[in-house]
Amino acid sequence: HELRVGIIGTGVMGQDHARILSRKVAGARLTALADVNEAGARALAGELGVGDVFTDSTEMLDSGLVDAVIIASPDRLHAATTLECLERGLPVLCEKPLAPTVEEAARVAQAHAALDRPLLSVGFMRRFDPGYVALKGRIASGVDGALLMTHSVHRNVEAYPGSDSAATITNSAVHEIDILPWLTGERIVEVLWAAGRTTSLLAERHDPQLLLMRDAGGVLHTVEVQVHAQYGYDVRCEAVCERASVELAGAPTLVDGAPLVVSSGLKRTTAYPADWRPRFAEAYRAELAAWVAASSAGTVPAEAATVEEALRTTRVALALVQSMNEGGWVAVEEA
Ligand code: ISE
Repeated sequence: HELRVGIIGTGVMGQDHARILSRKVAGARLTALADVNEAGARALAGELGVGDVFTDSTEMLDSGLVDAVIIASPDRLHAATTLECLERGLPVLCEKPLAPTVEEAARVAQAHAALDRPLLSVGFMRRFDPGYVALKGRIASGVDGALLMTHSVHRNVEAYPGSDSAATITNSAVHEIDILPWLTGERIVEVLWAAGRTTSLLAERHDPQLLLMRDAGGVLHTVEVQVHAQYGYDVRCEAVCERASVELAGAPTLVDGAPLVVSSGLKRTTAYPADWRPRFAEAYRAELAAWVAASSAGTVPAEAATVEEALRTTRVALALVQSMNEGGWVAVEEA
């Protein structure tokens, strides 16, 4: 029997999940959409042949039309909606971050701990990206000796209107805060925030920012995040080991939609995607496939970020915001 899925939020990511779920994932049927923007939700429902549209997400949860839920609403609504799903015993894939504050993330973790089976996965999709999976395997194999340091770069074309310097951490850098401990198996224990000259293209925002994170194994991680880089969507990660450096092949070099490097007419051409959707398309597909299979089997995918991991990620993010505001290294609080 197919898993009936409802999506809350039909913005950029809600639409992306809806299309991937409808076209590329077996075992599930998209039966309902919810968004306060009814016109947007109806347009998507029309495109994908989804029967029911709600302007109130709680009504969708109570409609009996969905067995499982994807939350793709604005960050500040994630925790409250996740709690509503957990109260109703519905499996839920909540887009990252679980919450932009530690208090809300902790509330969700507490509610989840009281359940008799796991229901929540948090959508840190890089865990399903073939590049990160290969990098993790290579580090774990030990062929290159011990891991000493990592260097990440995370650049977006344009900042979201209305977002701020803290959002660079709680909305964007949370991906590195999630994936680096996943890569190494060690928790982040202290963090330091720094910034230098900032772009003249954004008002009142530090961009780029440099984040330093030290993990429990002593490995130092550097992360440069730039949300208004203009030239393309670019995500990189280099693992510096004792005997080798291993780099994630960066953005797919899309030339006319294909991952190519073309040398022609005295030029060498590659291209960057405009945002994360093409870069992480396979990760999103694999994430949804694993979530549908696990939800149908009454569990959560083994590789997906757990509520405890997502809570930890929010703690690290807020420690970085504290370092931004007060200066100096900040120890990450233990639970
Ligand atoms: C966005 O929400 C994402 O999750 C993207 O992966 C990230 O690159 C971007 O900075 C975020 O705003």
